Amino acid sequence: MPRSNRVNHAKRQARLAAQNRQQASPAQQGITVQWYPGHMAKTRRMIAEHLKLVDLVVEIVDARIPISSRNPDIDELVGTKPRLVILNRADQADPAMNQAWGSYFRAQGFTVLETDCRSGRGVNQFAPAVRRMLRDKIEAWAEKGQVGRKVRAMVVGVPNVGKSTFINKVAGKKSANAQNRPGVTRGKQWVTVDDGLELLDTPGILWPKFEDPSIGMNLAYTGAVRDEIMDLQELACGLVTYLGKHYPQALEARYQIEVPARFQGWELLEAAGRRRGFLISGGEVDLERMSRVLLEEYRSGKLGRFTLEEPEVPDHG
Ligand SMILES: Nc1nc2c(ncn2[C@@H]2O[C@H](COP(=O)(O)OP(=O)(O)OP(=O)(O)O)[C@@H](O)[C@H]2O)c(=O)[nH]1
Ligand SMILES: [Mg+2]
Repeated sequence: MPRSNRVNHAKRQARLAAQNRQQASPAQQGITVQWYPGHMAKTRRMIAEHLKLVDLVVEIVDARIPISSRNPDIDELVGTKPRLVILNRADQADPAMNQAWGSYFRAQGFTVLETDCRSGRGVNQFAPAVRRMLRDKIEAWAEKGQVGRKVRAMVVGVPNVGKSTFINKVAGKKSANAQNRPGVTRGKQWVTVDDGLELLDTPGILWPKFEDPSIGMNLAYTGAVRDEIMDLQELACGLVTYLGKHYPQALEARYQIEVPARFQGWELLEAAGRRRGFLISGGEVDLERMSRVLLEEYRSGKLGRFTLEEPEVPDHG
């Protein structure tokens, strides 16, 4: 960026920050980011209390961020209940990486399914997988004369990962409210799939503190935390940096820009914004607008299919 533009940029940033401060709610103004509203603590307690009622836990993770979208306390929370890991939003993630992540979780002893709940791909494997996992239990019920006893499963995951949509797809009806923003489901809801299966929908939960700030960023890129509590330009810069490193051709194709070997995130945003003609007074690029557009195009899949985390390669050293 030429010096004059850099100065303007800094001034504009300060102006925007001041504007944001004026518009922000008291909670937003403080340092404490509201990842963890009170209802999430309540949901955690509800999950713990309802575990004894279910035969299985369905952990839905976002195939684009299979580690960041997993609650680090999930093992403690779920204990020894059989667990089925669902890599949902598979349609939005890199197909090769879906395979890699499936193998990763299978190697840890989980049963894994890959689903796209928008089209329904993979969903019909769910009921057979559940019955396979619980075969011994179902046989024991039959021996005790409890023929026709329903399998009950609890569906858990971070906000907006697709829990309610998944339940609706499995049930083949719109029982649970599902919308494209985090925090839609506010209480528990049992949904009857058929004579043999009942699913418990739960509100999305996060955890009070992220060990690694990149987890918070990943959850924000994918829409698991509300945008209102995030700095859009910071988010877009982080996302475009990852995409520029791992999927440069996708940015080049969509925004008609060049992605050099070394770059700063805001340089790519600025180039893309200029191409789109997002200018403000003085010919500067409207980075806020370009940031919003980038996030929208990423989330809606217009940019392509990307996975933002890679499984660790086992160390054979
Ligand atoms: N592309 C794509 N979109 C999906 C998929 N699954 C769910 N969605 C969309 O994601 C959005 C959120 O879905 P919900 O089912 O409400 O998510 P949730 O996990 O129940 O969210 P909370 O109740 O807020 O925790 C909706 O717009 C769904 O259409 C998927 O596999 N692929
Ligand atoms: Mg929901």
